[in-house]
Amino acid sequence: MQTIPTIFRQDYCPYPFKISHLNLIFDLDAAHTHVHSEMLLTRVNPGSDLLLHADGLSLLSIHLDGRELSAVTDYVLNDDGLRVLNPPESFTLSIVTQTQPDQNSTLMGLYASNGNLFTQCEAEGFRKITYFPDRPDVMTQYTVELRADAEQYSVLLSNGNLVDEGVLDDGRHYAKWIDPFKKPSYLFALVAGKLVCQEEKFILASGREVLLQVWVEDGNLDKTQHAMESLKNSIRWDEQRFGLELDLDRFMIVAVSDFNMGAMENKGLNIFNTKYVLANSRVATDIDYANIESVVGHEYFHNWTGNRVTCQDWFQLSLKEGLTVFRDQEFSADMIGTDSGRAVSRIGDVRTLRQVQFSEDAGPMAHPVRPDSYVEINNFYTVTIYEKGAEVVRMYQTLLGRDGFRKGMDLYFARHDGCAVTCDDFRAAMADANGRDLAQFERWYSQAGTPVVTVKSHYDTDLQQYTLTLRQSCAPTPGQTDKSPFHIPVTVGLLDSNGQEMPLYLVGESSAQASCVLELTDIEQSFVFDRIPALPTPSLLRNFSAPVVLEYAYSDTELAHLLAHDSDAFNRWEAGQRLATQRLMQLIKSVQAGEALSLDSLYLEAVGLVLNDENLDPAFRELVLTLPSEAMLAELSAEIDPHAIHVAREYMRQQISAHMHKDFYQVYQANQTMGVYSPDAISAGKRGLKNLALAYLVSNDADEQMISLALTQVHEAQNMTDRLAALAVLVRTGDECAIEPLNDFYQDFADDALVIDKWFSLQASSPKTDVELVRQLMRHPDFNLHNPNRARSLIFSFCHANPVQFHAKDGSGYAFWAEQVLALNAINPQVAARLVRVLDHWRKYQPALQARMQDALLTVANSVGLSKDVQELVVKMLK
Ligand code: 0A1
Ligand code: ZN
Repeated sequence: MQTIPTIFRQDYCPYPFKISHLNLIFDLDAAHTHVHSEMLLTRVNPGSDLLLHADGLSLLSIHLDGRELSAVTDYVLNDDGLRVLNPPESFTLSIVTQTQPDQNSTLMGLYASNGNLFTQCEAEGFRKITYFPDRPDVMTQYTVELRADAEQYSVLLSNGNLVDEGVLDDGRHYAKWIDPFKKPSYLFALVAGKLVCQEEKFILASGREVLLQVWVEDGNLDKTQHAMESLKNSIRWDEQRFGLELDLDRFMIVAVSDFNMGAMENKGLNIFNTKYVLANSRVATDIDYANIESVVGHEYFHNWTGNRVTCQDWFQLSLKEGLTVFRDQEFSADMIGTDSGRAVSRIGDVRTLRQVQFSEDAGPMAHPVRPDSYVEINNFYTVTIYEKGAEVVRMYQTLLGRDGFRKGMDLYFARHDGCAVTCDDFRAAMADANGRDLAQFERWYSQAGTPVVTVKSHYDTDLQQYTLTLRQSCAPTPGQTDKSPFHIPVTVGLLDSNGQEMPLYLVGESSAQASCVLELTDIEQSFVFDRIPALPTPSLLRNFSAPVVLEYAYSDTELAHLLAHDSDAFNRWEAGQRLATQRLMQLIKSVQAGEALSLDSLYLEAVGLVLNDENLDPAFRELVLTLPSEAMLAELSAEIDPHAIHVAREYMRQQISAHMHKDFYQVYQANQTMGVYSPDAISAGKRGLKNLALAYLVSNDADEQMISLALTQVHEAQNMTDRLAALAVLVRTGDECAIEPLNDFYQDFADDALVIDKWFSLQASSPKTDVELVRQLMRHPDFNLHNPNRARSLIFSFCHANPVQFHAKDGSGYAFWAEQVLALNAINPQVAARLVRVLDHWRKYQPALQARMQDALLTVANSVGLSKDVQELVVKMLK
């Protein structure tokens, strides 16, 4: 293995030159594109040479103030850049380069997809297009001219405003775009191809009219309406909640089928994975609709949090990502509107955080929200940067209140609009706008790991006082052995024996609250409540007020009480999960010991009440009845036994199903949605609950009647949500009953790539699908490793979402993993690196599995030609 340099946050140096203007001309062609760049540079910091980044470029010519530079005396060219020796104080540099988009399988820089051309520049893709200081703190005004064949590339788009277009002498056509805002290179974008759009004029709060467009391949215009609605809702929401207005005359979304991630916030020209744009009721599920709304929101919100104010360096990535995820989460919650809808949305966010981020934070890739070093920045687009980063932002709001948070945001923009700044700048704006000292809060950015907060309670009958004692700790993470205490907001309430909120009088305070935020800043602190007439049940960490593990020795009856009565819907759900988790962990032990399994009635009765409570939101009932996933149980296990986890969870599912068969059947019938499909939260919630009921009904697989219920649903479904849910239930049985509906499904949607992804994914994630079947599916003519969505739908679904087969005892799943990592490494290192992370936790598995995982990891580590992306990860994992 060759050694690859590590980049350190402490080494940050401002760039010595200012680039006031960048003029780009593209002669576009899939085989050979020529890029003419002209930049105006002025030295602003001492230094000598001018360094420009490059990655795989061919230099055709370079001129300084009109004079051709000599490779002997004027510049040095190497693999990762160009050094111009001793340039003057102020000058114009003109460079012509060549790239080959149709040879670019990395999907970074300029690349081809279905005959059209797209760019992806974040984080370091611009250097694959032209020589430039490809770092976020170099902000420039861009003028872009695109020239191309008028038929093949009829649509030519770039950032900002279209200022000119026409026909060239050689018959090609051109379009000229000017982006009035200076921006870093990672926000540059162009699109050229045969595309069509849905467009609408839209009036902003200020009365200004803007043009909104959603561009797609021909044939997809019947799937753009929801993205357009989501965009309009996002614009309105940012005006209302944060007073932030769209600053351009035109805002474009373009869908592309080959894309490494979800979407990209390029200024005025957002480029999206088709998965997060295209939807109609025939092809998209309720979850797809919700994801589209949140991703459209996310990219739109970046226009202020990321684009207007950007990051000084990539160590500050969470400055824009954590904040923007927080904003998109709040947007999605507000779009549902009701309190219980907000809770449902919060529960979904917390589930991902716990299942994926908590485990990242406990493994070899644990890193702080603001990392101190990296090898490959693409490996740092993580759940820690995004989701934990969003929790960190949410804690400001919990500590300062909504109004205080808004004041902080206003000050942040007043101070930093047009600048590239740091996480410290954001924290300072929050603190200064509210007159608060948030110095200790910095540790959320600098220390990795999930804090554990252990709570003890004491009730003094004589004094009528209730004391909560909170103690925090945080386990060591790579490179960080000792942690200092965090500043943790813990929102609490107290319930009386009737389930009513007790008024809270913290000692020394005269006014009462229903819920209050305890600020834990020391290792241990006690909080005393006065005027508590009887022993309460504490509702702790309401709405999940901090990204911590909360430990409290709840009794089963206390949990059942909270599940039945807590006014904080998040904690109602949480109580149900605690009850389920305790039982599942016990069942796992029993499976391992070969003991008989059993499930007590307290749990069944407690969740039964929720299932049958028609006053509760169906979406909430669905969440309460959903058991913690196998991945969550793995995360909670000291030593992971995927097979015992699977058996235990299946047993519990079957018991629930058997005991509540009638209730599920009734719920199934009562929650049918009729009429025209609508993706709104109420209808989606009903479908979710109904389909959960169906899954339980079919989990006793011998039941022919229930199988025919699912078959009928497959045949009669009026939307993709219902069709896919019923099909999934059939596939999970592993029976012949799934064969025909699967084939029909394929036939019905053979020309819709996103639906065929679902077809692959459904099979790959079924516990009945073994690695041989996955290999067989890879030989299907529709399988294509070059398309990330397709690779994810089959390979990632198997490795991530089918633990019991992936962790087959003979290690066949791991051998498959190694093969696919290596195959992808040669095509698309970013996607390969994502797959590597499946084995993050190999050291937590049972010894026999561990040994086989290690073999697979070593196979990858010892291969030649590893990308930086894959190498960084396997090195860290094997350390
Ligand atoms: N900034 C984008 C995420 C993103 C990052 C890298 C990419 O390269 C392939 C693409 C997208 C976001 O947060 O949405
Ligand atoms: Zn983002």
